[in-house]
Amino acid sequence: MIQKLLIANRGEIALRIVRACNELGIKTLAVYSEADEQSLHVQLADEAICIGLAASNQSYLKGDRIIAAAEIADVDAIHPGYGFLAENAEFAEQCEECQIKFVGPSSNAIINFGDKAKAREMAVKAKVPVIPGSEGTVDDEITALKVAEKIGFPVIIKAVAGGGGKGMRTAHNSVAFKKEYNSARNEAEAAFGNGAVYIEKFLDAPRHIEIQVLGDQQGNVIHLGERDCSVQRRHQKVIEEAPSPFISDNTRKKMGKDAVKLAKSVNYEGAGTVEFLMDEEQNYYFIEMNTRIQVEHGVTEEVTGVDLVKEQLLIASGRKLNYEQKDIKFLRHAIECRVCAEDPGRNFAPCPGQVDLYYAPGGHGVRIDSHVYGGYTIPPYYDSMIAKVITYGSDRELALERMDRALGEYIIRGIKTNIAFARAIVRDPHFRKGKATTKYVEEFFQRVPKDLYT
Ligand code: MV4
Repeated sequence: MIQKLLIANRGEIALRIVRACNELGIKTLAVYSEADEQSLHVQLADEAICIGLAASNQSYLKGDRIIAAAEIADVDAIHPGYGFLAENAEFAEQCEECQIKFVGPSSNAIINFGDKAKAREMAVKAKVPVIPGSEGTVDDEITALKVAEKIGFPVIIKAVAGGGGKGMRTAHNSVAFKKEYNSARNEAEAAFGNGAVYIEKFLDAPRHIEIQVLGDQQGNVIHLGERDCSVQRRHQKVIEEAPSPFISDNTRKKMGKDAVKLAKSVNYEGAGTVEFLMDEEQNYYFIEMNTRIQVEHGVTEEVTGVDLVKEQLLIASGRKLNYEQKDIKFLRHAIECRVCAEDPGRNFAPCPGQVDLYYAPGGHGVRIDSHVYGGYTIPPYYDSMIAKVITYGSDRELALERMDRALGEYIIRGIKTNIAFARAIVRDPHFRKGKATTKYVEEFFQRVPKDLYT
């Protein structure tokens, strides 16, 4: 069993990992930047080491300093959380070389799924449905155009190193295609130092539905159902929920089986998420696999009762999975709103600063994952997400009522937040009907007056 763990992260996820360790009797080492001295994860961990200046690339992204801290404090494992080094194969490999267990899959799995064209090929090999598209990358304009014409317009051009919509372009005809193909390549080269792209048929208003999986070192893999993450603004998730209000039990079963099939085919270890896009007829297609614990993992925890972070730590310790597939029951409905320090009135610009007064909601069916407290100053150097509100209940309606109630209770003074925006969505009849696709937020802005959410 892991005795002592380094948490290579900050904010609410660092706190989340400390909590799992405290329940498992694992000692914790926090690492922090100069901007995070007052952070709750630093206070609550057993030990803490400062690893550098405020900027992420001087601290939380410095793999060598984190490994040095691990060696000084004699930890046996590192949990990367999400973001920062969580999907950095080189870091995972360095951990492996230093005989420090990286809590996550092998560096090989991170590399293979990090390349979206390779990920697609792995899905094809595992007989998991993918969107009609190119076989691997398309490296010159003439071939690319031929491939696009064969697929049929509209098509989408995607960077193999992509993420967050960068290096992604759609084209509706061959004239537009040349321009978009080159834009995608150039943008990908600038953003990732890798201009390679692949092509898929463009789905117009898909839903984003992802399946949570867990795999152990013995080769057992289970899934924990889906999360519907269709409500996104500029590739940032705003609301996530489970079960998806859109899919049938039959679809759920098939998607779960396919996600497990893919994970098993690569001997996947740890927590992972298999992302799918879904059309109106509930046809679904693999797009990516995330090889980390995700922000929205708490939704699945409240639906199934499984503590995913504890399971990660048990798996990393070499334990066989605590659950078989038949043990996983979808007991409740859960929904999550991400609370961000940002100003909806100014195009959601980040709004760091001191929180003068803080009162978090509570009561029946409400879980708050946050590192914020009254008097805390949100530093400007990192992601603007400061809390996750998760509500749950026997059905969707109750979970939504609780979310509306909880968001109404939240008091955060001193900084601007997106709470009113999230609440306006939760109260929106279109969202309530369970009709949201990935186009929902754009359409919300067209339809809903600004003063309802600013
Ligand atoms: C697509 C798509 C339509 N057709 N692929 C966006 C980020 C990346 N993870 C995949 N993305 C998309 N891929 C095909 N073939 C539409 C999107 C997309 C999207 C996907 C999930 C959630 C929100 C989105 C918003 C815009 C576009």
